Amino acid sequence: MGFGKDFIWGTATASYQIEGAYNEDGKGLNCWDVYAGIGGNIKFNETGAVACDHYHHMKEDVALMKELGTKAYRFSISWTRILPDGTGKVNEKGLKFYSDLVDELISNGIEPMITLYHWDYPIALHDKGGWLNKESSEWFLEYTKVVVDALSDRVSYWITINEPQCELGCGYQVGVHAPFEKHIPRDLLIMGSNIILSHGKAADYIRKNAKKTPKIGYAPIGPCAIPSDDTAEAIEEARQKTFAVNGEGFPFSISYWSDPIFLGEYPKELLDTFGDLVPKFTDEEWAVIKTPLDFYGTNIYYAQEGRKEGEYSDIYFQGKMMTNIGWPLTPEVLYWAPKFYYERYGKPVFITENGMASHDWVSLDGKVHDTYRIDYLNRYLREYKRAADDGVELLGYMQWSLMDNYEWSHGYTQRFGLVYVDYPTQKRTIKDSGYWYKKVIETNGEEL
Ligand code: GCO
Repeated sequence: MGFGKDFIWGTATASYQIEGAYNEDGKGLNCWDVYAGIGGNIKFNETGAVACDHYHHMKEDVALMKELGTKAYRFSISWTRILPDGTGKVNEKGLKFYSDLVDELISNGIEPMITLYHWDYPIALHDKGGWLNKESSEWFLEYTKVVVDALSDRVSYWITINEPQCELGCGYQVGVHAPFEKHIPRDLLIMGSNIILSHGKAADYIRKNAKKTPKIGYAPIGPCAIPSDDTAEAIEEARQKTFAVNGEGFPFSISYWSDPIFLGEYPKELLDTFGDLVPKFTDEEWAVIKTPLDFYGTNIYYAQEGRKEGEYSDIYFQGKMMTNIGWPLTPEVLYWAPKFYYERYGKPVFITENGMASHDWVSLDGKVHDTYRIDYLNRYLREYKRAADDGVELLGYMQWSLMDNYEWSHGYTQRFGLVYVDYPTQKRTIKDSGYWYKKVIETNGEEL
């Protein structure tokens, strides 16, 4: 059976990780602009101030996508490029950049897929309390309106929020992402409910107002577990671990973020743990939160076992296959997670990110021989295809990432791209994996 004939092959990026031009053409500052370079939180205190300078290399980068034969491109919009203060005055130059990008994609036969929010929160709104502020979902709606009104005549695919787990968990619980804060569960539950409501208001607005019939999703990540063997008990145990709330670890869970949206309720385990600390939504709020989505978008890199990284386990024992960033190779996760999500949430699955960091460089022959990435993608895509063979509806696969970029707290030390970026010169070189991916796309994955 394999992948369907309309299966969407693409690549993904995010605004702060590639754009640079952090203060050009009227762009306002976001939390990463302000906090990344100070405080020693980021490897070598590096920032995305220049990154891949995509803001000035946009056409060249779209040409690379075309060369790779990709059919779609998932990118995120920098909120403060559009609304420098988060709300209020619109920056037309910022809007034009994305409008031009959309036109450039379409004229090269590449479907644009917009992520509204990939972690670059406006500093002006952060100073008003950010996600803790009751108004925050209205701010998000205001921003969504500007983008949707300007681009939905040409864009069909919309993703509201990328990895709410990392937004809340990394940014406000463990403090490893900007703004590097550590809050108690009460506050985290308030922020989380405002994020969920922001998603809902955005999805509702897109559904009712987009000019082209929209396909709307969301891109959570989460602790996908894989069964230790193929017995029914092991499969059930993996399913339960995958959807467990895990007490105070709730910001990193799947069900906390997905059950309200796809099932219309908070997970029971969350309510049992936190009782009245969980903010209540009104009926009107539940109605927008439950806005039906078209797919279950998700970023998947590796399976977890609910144990800490580095601890002994089947997945993390010393010497196990690992990528440069220290994540284990667990290709079966691309079989099991889509299957579990499909069963629980009943939506077609769209892998909105998957890929690996490796230690690439340009060889003496001028090429980048990243055989490890080819092997990684081959292993993962075979498993994803197995899910299709087993009847899981799959819409597409967005490889992370089009090009090497700023990897958050790791600065520039991790290269995830199909295209190598020499940062000092901004020269791009398609890696061997890029040419390999091109063949996979041409054959719709038949030869995997
Ligand atoms: C993520 C991200 C990307 C990362 C990628 C590799 O959502 O974590 O969406 O921004 O760069 O996942 O870590």
